[in-house]
Amino acid sequence: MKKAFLFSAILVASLAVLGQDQVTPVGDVRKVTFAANQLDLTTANAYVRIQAYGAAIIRVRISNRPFQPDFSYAVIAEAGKPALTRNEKGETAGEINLQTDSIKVRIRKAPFAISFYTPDGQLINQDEPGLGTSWIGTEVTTYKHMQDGERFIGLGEKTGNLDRKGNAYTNWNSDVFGYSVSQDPLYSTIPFYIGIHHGLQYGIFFDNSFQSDFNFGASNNRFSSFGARGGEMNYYFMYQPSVAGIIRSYTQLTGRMTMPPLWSLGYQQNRYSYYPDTEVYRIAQTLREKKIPADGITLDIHYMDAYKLFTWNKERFPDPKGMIDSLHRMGLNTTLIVDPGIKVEKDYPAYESGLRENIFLKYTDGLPYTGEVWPGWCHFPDFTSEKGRNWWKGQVTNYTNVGVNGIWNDMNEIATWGQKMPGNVLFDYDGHPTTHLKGHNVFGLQMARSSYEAARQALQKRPFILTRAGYAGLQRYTALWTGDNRAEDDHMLTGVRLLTSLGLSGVPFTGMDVGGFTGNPTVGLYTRWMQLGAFIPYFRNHTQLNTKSAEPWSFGEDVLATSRNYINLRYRLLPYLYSVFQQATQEGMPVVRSLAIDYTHDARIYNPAYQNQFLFGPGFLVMPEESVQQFAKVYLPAGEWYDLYNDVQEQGAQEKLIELSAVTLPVYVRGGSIIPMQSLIQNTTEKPTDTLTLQVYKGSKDSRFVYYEDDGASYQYEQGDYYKRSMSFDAVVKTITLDAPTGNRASQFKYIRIALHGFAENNLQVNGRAVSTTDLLFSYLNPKPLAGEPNSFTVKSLVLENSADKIVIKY
Ligand code: NBV
Repeated sequence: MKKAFLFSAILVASLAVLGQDQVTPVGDVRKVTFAANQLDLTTANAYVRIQAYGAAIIRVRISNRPFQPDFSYAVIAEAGKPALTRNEKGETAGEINLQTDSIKVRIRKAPFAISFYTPDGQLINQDEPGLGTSWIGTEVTTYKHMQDGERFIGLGEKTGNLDRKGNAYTNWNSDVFGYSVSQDPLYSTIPFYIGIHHGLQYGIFFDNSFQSDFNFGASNNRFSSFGARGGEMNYYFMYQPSVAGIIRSYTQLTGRMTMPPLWSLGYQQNRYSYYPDTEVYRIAQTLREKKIPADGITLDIHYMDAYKLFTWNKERFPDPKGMIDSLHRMGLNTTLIVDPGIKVEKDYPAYESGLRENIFLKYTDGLPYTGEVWPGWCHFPDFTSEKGRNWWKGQVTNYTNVGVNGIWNDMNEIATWGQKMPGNVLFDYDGHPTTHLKGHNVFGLQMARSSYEAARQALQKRPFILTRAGYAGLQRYTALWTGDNRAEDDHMLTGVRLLTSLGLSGVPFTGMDVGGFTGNPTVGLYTRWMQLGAFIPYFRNHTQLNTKSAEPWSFGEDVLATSRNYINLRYRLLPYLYSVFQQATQEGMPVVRSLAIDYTHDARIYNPAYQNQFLFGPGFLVMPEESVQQFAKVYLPAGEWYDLYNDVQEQGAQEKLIELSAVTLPVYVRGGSIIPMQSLIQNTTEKPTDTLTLQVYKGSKDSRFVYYEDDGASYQYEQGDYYKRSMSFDAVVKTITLDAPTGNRASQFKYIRIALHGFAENNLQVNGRAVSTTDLLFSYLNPKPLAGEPNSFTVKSLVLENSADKIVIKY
């Protein structure tokens, strides 16, 4: 036994050193061990290990040398129950059969190949029979048979169509100023995609932080593949009966976001850069004077002294704490940009302490790596070491001490002038020492994590963390925005697809620079983008150095009015949005939802003409269209839809030509929706009135919405300090039900107004008592609608006391 092991180890080791001139496959299975719910194989050229991470997740590890200690920055779940079992009785000589409650796995032994089936035997995914998994030098790739009609979605921040079939992508976090709409790679890496065919859907997460490549049938009609320049073949296969289920499994593996601070869901005003402090005050005051609700201002790199991190330019900002406190009194939170480069300069405290504490990345000979970026020549903390992260935590208190509660992590790809960090820079990788080649793609994730942990600990409440670079699992610590986009129509639409793809890839808190970072938007584009911003999870306006002013008042009165209408709408929708975020913390469901989540097998949603449409939470169908068009073709998927602006009902499964207008963004509400809204506030420290309005839309199918409140700032909700109420619409028994609330908190609303959309019924009962309705003049665009005004209409409504009992409204 021992001898055989030794023999295969020698064989594997010798094959592993073979050069780039040959393709080395996994080869035939030589030894099979199934123990402790884990299958281990030794093949001619490799080791294979198969485990389950719950019934819906199978992990496949393949290495051409004995397995190294298992370590991942992305995965937080553990292998375990319900376990993988082996069905030896059902096996033929050439096969091994494994299963969980949800997936059947078949392994062919000669040569090794793996396939996955549903419990009732439908093929979900299989290795391409002749290719399987192989190495060229250190590069490892798995080839999967391309199924008839197969589509591919997700893969994080990737340009291109919703359906990625026919395209290939690389993951290598890159600083891509003013990127093109087909550029790849961009800033972050999420090696997770969802495959769709024959009414089935599965997910594959390839957890390998080396530069990786995905091919979804680009330049070939035979396979889809994924591979990396080094490391193990290490992937998680997921099968669920819905795309939402796959996202749930993926976020069970890689984690979910925690509740964001409520203020971070408000409108945020940015530019590169607002300075000095008087300019910051001017912006803050103008927001308030012009009644533009807002919750945040962001300071870009000019707040620093010569771009040196953890310093202030004393001339521009003589009293940072005083300024931040005044902004707070105006209901505005301050977010600061941070870059990873620490200037090499004698007596600069961050540099000196970084050297002293030995936390900078180094070359193989022990000299710190020096790269050039904003401040000049810099060293970079190793965020993949605990020591580095702890050092950062100490430094970040320089900011939290003066009241900063948002940290914006920029340039963390790592970006340096020249964009070519050498491969022989070493990373600790938390006790698994490696080179830049493996450390690169996780650097941004670990920087964002350090900022999150630092600010959470220092503030003792929820910080807002934003990052540009990242790796799978980033949602546990941070929001992400899509970097330096351009003020162009196709960029706005590409941005939407970046966000929906990120949402499919486990990241719910995302944004793009509204208005465009480089260049100057036209009046039409700016207006359209601000309208869209109301439906983007992180709603910030940002623009580049030396562009024209891009605050909402910079384009004339009409644009100001339209922008304000949509920012107002955003604030009135906060109870809805906050609840949708809470769902993201529970199930990983994104806020901006590709139609591929709910209408996976409807071919029309993949049509490039409709691929930018998305759902904002479960209820709103948003149709982003270029600002230059006068008409647009839109697609309403199956079901009932209501025009947001006039309540007119449309039947779904229908393509429609609509006329566009400068003052409205086309949006429909899905039949069956329950949309909680509040009165208009100017920032989230202001209390809304005591009535929560539920917009209830009649539909032909049952639906459910979980309404959620907490203090919006602390982590007390983890101890039960929340108010949660499940609300449902039942189309068959004709009821709207508000279950009794759960959690230890009282609602901030004394009354609930039910606004009924599409209900013709006149006789309503509340908990068995007949009630009558009154007419309510309503508009999504005007908090104080006027009769006869466009975009307002009348609905029936009734007001109830927000009691702690179950409330059943029969219609
Ligand atoms: O810090 C300046 C900018 C920032 O405004 C932008 O949002 C980042 O994506 N930053 C990049 C540095 C480079 C700008 C050319």
